[in-house]
Amino acid sequence: MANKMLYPRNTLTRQVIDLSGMWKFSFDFAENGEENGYPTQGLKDYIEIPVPASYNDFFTDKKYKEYCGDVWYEQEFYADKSWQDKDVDIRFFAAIHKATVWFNGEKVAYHNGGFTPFTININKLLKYDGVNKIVVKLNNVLDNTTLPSGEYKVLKDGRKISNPYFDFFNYGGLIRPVKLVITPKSSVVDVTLNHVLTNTGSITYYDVEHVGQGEVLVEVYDQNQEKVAFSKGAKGTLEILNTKLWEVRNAYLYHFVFKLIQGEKLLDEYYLDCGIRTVSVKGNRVLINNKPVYFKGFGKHEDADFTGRGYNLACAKRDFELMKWCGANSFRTSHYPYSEEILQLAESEGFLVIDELAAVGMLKSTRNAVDAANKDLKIESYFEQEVVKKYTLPNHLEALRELVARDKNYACVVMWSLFNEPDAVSSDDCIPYFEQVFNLCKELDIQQRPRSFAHIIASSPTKSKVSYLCDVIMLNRYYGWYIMGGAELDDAMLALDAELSEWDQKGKPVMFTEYGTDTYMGLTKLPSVMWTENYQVEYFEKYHEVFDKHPSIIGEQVWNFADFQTTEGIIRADGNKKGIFTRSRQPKMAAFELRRRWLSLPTDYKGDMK
Ligand code: BDP
Repeated sequence: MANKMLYPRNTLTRQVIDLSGMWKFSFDFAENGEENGYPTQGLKDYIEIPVPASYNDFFTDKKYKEYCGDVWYEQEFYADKSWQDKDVDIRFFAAIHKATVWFNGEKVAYHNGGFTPFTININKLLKYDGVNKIVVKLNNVLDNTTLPSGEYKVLKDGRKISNPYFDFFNYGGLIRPVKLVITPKSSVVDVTLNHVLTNTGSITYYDVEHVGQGEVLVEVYDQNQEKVAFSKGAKGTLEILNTKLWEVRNAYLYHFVFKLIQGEKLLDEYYLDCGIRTVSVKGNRVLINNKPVYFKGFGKHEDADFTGRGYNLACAKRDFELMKWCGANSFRTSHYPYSEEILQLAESEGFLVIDELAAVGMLKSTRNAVDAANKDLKIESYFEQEVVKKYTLPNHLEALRELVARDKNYACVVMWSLFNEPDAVSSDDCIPYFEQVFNLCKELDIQQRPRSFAHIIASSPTKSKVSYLCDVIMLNRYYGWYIMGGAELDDAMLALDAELSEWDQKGKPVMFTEYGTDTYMGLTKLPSVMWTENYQVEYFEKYHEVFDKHPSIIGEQVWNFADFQTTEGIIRADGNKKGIFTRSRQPKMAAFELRRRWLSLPTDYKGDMK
């Protein structure tokens, strides 16, 4: 069965082989890898580089860092004879942005969309008497149909460079692991869970999809390894008494085991460690387990030295420790779906995650950040373009299907962000586009998580054409930075206050998904000026005073958790410096201020404010 989304796990019946390590690699400046026979004969003139990682930051020559076009990867492995009566899949956890895969010389897959996994069944092509070869062509070129969106420029020497409509570096590569997944012919291929709370505990509705023979058996274990629920059949319910709910920063995970059995024989076994919780919106509050929550945390990036956007579990661990130290309880996966392992950390640490699609740059501007701050934005409409209606929308819907399929069971995922800063003002053509995305999300997500998109400042309460679709309003605001910065900070706060009073009238929960200032670590000045550490602190103090007055504000996620790499330019000093931490994850002054505030705010802060 194609495209199994289940996170691969070793169990009694399953085997996972990680192909991480050095892979053969080559840039294809001439775009003739296919003519040169790479798919069938393998790479010529290759070097070796690590997978998973972005390739951009390994090299000392700029033409490699900025490379825009096709790159090739190759890896080999030997198959074990015991796999002959199994299903063998290759799972790519993420490949930027378009991938074509050949296996033993045959083209076996094409995948468009860099941040969600895809799986290829290779049973029929596997060799047991010699080496097996995977060849991958990746393409990182941006256009108006890709998620994320952008364009490219051609330099005089013929080289292409990326011109993103977004403010992060367009890192490429096999950025997440590639694994072989060996499963029995009769196996579980998908699992969907939904939970309701009862007077005595909880009921979990489950749906198990499987292929081949066997009867489905589901068991649930608590953290003392006690069996607390059990059911037979592909669909059913699991009643748990005195359920220990997954709570914010106090996660309890149950161990769900899904078995396929035939008589006494175990055909397959899969498991999920996941929390039981509900999420809903009531009036202007978001409720977890029927209790109001206040989001404290960050917009982030998967971004680090050397590995670029590559999977970096050590960095992710450090990030969670720092977020906990700050008293944060949430983050947004700005601006693309993050590694599954990061969601697993969030699941066990009790973090609230706003899960975002790579629908960023849907505002035709290569000065995204500056334009985003322009209240009277007049730009060429993004959604009026024929190419967007014809190609971008289907790509967007497919990315959404893949995201929900991948992340639907995580308790930590409590909201979907379907766009970041789209042009939702300049044409009515955005309306049918947005409606299709929002409707599909509702249809796909059995847990009916709230849906939203991050609004740029031009998407004001009066101008935004599609905010009515949002269950929660998410705001990215830069009063006091891109507009009315420095000496005008007090006026900036009046403008912020006035806008929030308008949002209060909508009766919906409103949350800040971005606000912040570029801050150069080590720069301080009295009185403050923009770019200093103490200006960043003052800015946050003033924003928070305003937030505290407004009943509809249910959360604050500052921009950004850490400094991160962007395309170079006159407003970026070696990347975006809005981090509370540096790129090497050391605190700026503002980190201490956030810690002071967030440790003092209870999880249900403002819960009783009307
Ligand atoms: C917003 C974008 C974000 C940028 C940020 C900024 O959503 O990606 O990094 O502004 O300018 O427009 O720092």
